[in-house]
Amino acid sequence: MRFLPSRTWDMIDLPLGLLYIATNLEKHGYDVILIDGVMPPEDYSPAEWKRYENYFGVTFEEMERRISTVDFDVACISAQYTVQFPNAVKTGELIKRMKPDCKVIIGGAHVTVQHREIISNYKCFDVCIRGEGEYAVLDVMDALKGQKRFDEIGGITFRANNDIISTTQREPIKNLDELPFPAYHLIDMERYFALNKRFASRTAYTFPGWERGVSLITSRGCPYRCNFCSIYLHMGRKWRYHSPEYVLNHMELLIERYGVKYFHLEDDNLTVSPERFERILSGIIKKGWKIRWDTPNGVRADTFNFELLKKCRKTGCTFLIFGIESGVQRVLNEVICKNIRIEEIEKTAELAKKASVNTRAFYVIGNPGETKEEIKMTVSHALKMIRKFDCFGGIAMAVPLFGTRLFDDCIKNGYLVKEMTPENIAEGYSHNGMIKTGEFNPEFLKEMLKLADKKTTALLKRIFLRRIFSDVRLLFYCIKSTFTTPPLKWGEVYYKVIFFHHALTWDMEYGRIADR
Ligand code: B12
Ligand code: SF4
Repeated sequence: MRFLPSRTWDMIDLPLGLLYIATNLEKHGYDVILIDGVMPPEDYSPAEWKRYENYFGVTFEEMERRISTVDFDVACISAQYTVQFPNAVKTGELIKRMKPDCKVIIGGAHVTVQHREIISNYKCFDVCIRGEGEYAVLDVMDALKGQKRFDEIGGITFRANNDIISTTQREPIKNLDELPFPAYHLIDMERYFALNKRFASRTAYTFPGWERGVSLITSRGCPYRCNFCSIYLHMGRKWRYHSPEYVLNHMELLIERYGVKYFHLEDDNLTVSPERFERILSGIIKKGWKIRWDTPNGVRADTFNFELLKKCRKTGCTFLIFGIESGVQRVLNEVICKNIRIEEIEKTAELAKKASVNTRAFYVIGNPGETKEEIKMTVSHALKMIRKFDCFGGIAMAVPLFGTRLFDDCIKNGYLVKEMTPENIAEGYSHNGMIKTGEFNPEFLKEMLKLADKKTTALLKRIFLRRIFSDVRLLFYCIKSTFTTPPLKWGEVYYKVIFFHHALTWDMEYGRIADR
């Protein structure tokens, strides 16, 4: 069960975690239904968008209606995000009220970190599962049937008499290929595609085939240790991967059964093995698929060479996002601990431009340990990457997630401006800032973001105008697109994002094509 309404902003995406758990339960003979709280009701109309500005998904009345129409005796609730956790609690309480005998299991990234607090404070949850859920849920089902003891199951937390028991850590799944493909049949894929255009999780505009896009995970975990990152807590530091054959078969199923045309490769660290990634791309070429793909969760720039970039282009890569994080080597080394060199990033961006691969970047400012000057240097670096390599950066303020080194640092040194509640974290994501050190405060960071935005807009305008007047075909393409893909909002947003974006889609179709 996926609860909602979800916090931060309107987004729709497949509930992959639950679909993997469901498919494994089905494989072992269980009947599974999925109540998708993120999926808005049938009659979700534009008039309602305003009402749901910060809350997307179904109302609790609708959730109650959905629960009342089905019969079940165990509920699995996914709480991926700290910001959504209050909704998970409401849903757990709703289930316990409606079906007092039902056992409620909760899992997901947030739960993995806060398991003890959750089990001691929220009686609506019977068991917390930490980390990956596919096999842990099977074990808990066995325990519920009396075929196993709870305390012999790894990676769970539960109440026993007046105690909270946390069992030992569970080993991450070694061979990911033994997992069946996600149980896509449990959700209405067509409805996801229909809503993709308006609520696509990653970006608001369209590349060809975008609306028939899905997220795909080809590996799990990451061996690096960036200070702000929480991935290791639920996916581990050991990088585990599906074989290229598994990935290609998975893609084939999605293409043939569901007409998927676009893949968002959402791995924690997709290219830890560039060789494996190269074999996936070669497979796509061999199959002759006319698909598009991107890497919205970010990739490491130091894992790409020119040959790989050319293959990215050839297989339909619409953009790669590099996790650059900071434009200052000292900050990367000593504060973020990203273990990457700025020269390597710039070199890859240059090669990508040469291979006609669109690139973007993630930056994060406001990490304790950064000086004001270094924050300004990161903004300058982001602008330089646009000017030199057409690599467009999104700059975010650091948000201390539970369980990260950044969080510990903030607590230890009293850097938080507000208490860490799901509400305040959501605000942190809305560019309000949560960290204040002797060097900077949220106001300074907001100023920096404003400045970066203003300068980026000016740069984009200049680049766009230069390009539009250098090729009359692009000019016509943009005019036509303006009428065929009407924007949700006119003005600056449209100018910056959608209009400029048309220039990039035009590139994909007609322009700067290396050797497709
Ligand atoms: C794709 C993605 C998104 C997509 C949508 C995902 C979706 N389908 O809903 C979008 C773009 C919408 C998104 C948005 C955000 N995201 Co996000 N996202 C991811 C990403 C990259 C992959 C998720 C995924 O599909 N994983 C693959 C599946 C197989 O794994 P899984 O979901 O974790 O599920 C497994 C286990 O967690 C567990 N499990 C999960 N649910 C359950 C339930 C039960 C009962 C059990 C037993 C087990 C269990 O078992 C599953 C199978 O092993 C993760 C990173 C990550 N590795 O998880 C971040 C991640 C989940 N996102 C994160 C964040 C912070 C956000 C945002 C708040 C970012 C923002 N700036 O706004 C928003 C919040 C959106 C909202 N609605 O409120 C954080 C969450 C950390 C936290 N404690 O809050 C993560 C972990 C990344 C990080 N920075 O560390 N995200
Ligand atoms: S930010 Fe990326 S590279 Fe760094 S630890 Fe997290 S997943 Fe790994």
